Amino acid sequence: MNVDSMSQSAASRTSGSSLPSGAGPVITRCCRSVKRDEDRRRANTPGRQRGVAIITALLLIALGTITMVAITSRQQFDMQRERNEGIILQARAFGVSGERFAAALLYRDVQDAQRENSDSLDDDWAQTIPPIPIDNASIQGCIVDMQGRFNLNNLVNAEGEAVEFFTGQLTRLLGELNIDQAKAQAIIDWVDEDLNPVIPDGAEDDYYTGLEVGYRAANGAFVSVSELQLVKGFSSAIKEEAEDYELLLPHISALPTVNGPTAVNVNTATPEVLASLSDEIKPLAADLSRWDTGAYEDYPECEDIFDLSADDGPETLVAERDLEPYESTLIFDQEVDSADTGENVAPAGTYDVRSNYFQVRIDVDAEGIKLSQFTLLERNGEGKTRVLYRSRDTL
Ligand SMILES: [Ca+2]
Ligand SMILES: [Ca+2]
Repeated sequence: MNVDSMSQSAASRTSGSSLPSGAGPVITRCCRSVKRDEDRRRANTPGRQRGVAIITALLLIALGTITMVAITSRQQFDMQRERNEGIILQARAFGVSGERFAAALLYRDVQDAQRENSDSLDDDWAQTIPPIPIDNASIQGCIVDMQGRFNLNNLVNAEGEAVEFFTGQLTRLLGELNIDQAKAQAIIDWVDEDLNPVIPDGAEDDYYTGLEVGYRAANGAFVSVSELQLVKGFSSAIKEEAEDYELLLPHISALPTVNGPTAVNVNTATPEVLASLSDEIKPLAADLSRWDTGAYEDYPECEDIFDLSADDGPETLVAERDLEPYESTLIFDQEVDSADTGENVAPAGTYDVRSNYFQVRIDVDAEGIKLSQFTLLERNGEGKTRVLYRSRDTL
């Protein structure tokens, strides 16, 4: 390198600011960098930092508050739920206590021989008890003789075949209640073992599986009378059919028939059920009946089940009737048969003056939570009872 070129190179290094090209971007980068530094400095000023700290603190407080409210709400919800569960458990315990009280009444009824060999609405178990306050709850109940009704399970024998007398009795009962008598056929098919529908109005699996929500016929005993709502002609979804169900409900039961068909207790039978026993009894049923429509008048919840005013059954002339319970079937026969021939007025065993099956209804009101319990009790000859069926809030 010669001296001239060395001096040129030195000149170009020392006079950089006056160079026209390449100098702009250098300046811009430099300024941006300075601006960032200034921004940082500004951001790091004590006032700015305080602002950010306050916002962060506020956010944390808000988050904390939301979390606390959520926890507290959850705790309150859990506590209320636990409290409700406690009340429900207590109500159920009261329900079972009421059931045992009913069993004791039914036991005493036999042991104290107060009933003179018969069961009637004159007995202690049939009396209404006023609501009993216990702690923060009140408990009330009633006992109803299920043999005052037509037992749907009598319709078939041990082989699952329809029994002529009882199918006839059901048909007569429907007639007494002004319900289409043809509906008896579907009820028979529901309990009979075979799959052949009774002609023309019966219904077996072919009918039920063809419904929008299909199911099959029980082809066995009714577990509860409410099962009738599954039977053709008594659907709860169709207003007229639901009305027929409600109309029939106070006159029917679903009792076990392991020891043969159950008898109707003529002391507690509704006039319609009495009339269904035979054509001979039918015209006299209203006067023969010992059913007292006011039996549960102090207890509307129980009276509701037995609201017989809705049907067009025979009118009873209470003032002119002798309401003394029948102490034997013989006395009942004599009442029916004025000629006193001593002949049975209905097949032997289809009626009686005693009962073994009772439904206990217990209502508990515990701090606004209401519970209704239905228990079917079977009582043996010594008066001891056992629970056959228990349901809550519905039959
Ligand atoms: Ca059938
Ligand atoms: Ca059948």
